[in-house]
Amino acid sequence: MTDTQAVAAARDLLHRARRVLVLTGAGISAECGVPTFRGPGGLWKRHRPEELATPEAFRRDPRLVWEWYVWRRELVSSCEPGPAHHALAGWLGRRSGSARLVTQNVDGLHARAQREWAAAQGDAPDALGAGRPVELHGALFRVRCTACRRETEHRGTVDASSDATLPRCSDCGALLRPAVVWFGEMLPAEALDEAIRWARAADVALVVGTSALVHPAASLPILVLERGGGLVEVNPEPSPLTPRAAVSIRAPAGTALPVLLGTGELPGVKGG
Ligand code: BV8
Ligand code: ZN
Repeated sequence: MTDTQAVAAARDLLHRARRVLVLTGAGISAECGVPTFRGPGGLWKRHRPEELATPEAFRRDPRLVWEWYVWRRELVSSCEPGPAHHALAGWLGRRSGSARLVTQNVDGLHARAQREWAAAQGDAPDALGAGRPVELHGALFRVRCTACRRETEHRGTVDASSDATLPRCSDCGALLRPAVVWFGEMLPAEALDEAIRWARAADVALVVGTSALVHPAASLPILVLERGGGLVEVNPEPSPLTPRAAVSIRAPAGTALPVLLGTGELPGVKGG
């Protein structure tokens, strides 16, 4: 299937879908300058996940783990949502409730793109309501107390130069940690329930920019397939989901999504 035919087929599948589950991974932010985990130059290349993204690592050396997250927070703060985030935000807004975005990303770029879209429609920026992205793996700019578990937004500077300067809870004084999900940790129950509810109700899954290796996130599109639903994948590389995709668009998200989800005519395909 040529690229244009693939995009036309995917557009048709999405257009006819009653409910769509959208699952995104680090690849959708790659063109915005946010490194992926497993690709060339990916985050895991310089570090091993068990060294950093586990509760044991944090207990062993909270300063090292915070140093990695401070680096990622500073990096993401200089990144903007890209064409893929904006195309998806507009499409979700126009689908008004018949599509749900579930992301594995912690960079917050989807929420920013959706706030910008809502504001451009004249809606109050918090009019996202049901459109707010489901953040399965937490958020880079939220912190949680390791003792009383109080969770708050935290965009301020974190000084990871010594254990003594690490952030502490204003309520109980215990160490704060990034409010992200590490390996071996349960995903936030409310987020996972919402994601599974949508996977069980959707007739199409649109999967963008994920290696589909991390569970339970990677199992969500399988739930859609098991009920006879269709799968559209956007990824320059194949993934374990590719063999089960009705359409696989081998392109970067920043190129594919504006065409796939935009309102314009498909170049080269009549009535696309
Ligand atoms: C849990 C921290 C229950 C947050 C992350 C064996 C089999 C199956 C599962 C397991 C197993 N052994 C252990 C498990 C469970 C484990 C797991 O899945 N391990 C895998 C690796 C085998 N899962 C867990 O531990 C989860 N919890 O199961 O709890 C439990 C609890 C207690 C006791 C028992 C059980 C927790 C998972 C969350 C882990 N946290 N990170 C952070 O700092 O970010 S994982 C990390 O990987 C990120 O969160 C990321 O979101 C996630 C997925 O990665 P991707 O987003 O897909 O990124 P990646 O780099 O891999 O791929 C990028 C893709 O983009 C590529 O395909 C590339 O081709 C593509 N791309 C590149 N450029 C573009 C592009 N696409 C489009 N456009 C482009 N321009
Ligand atoms: Zn506390």
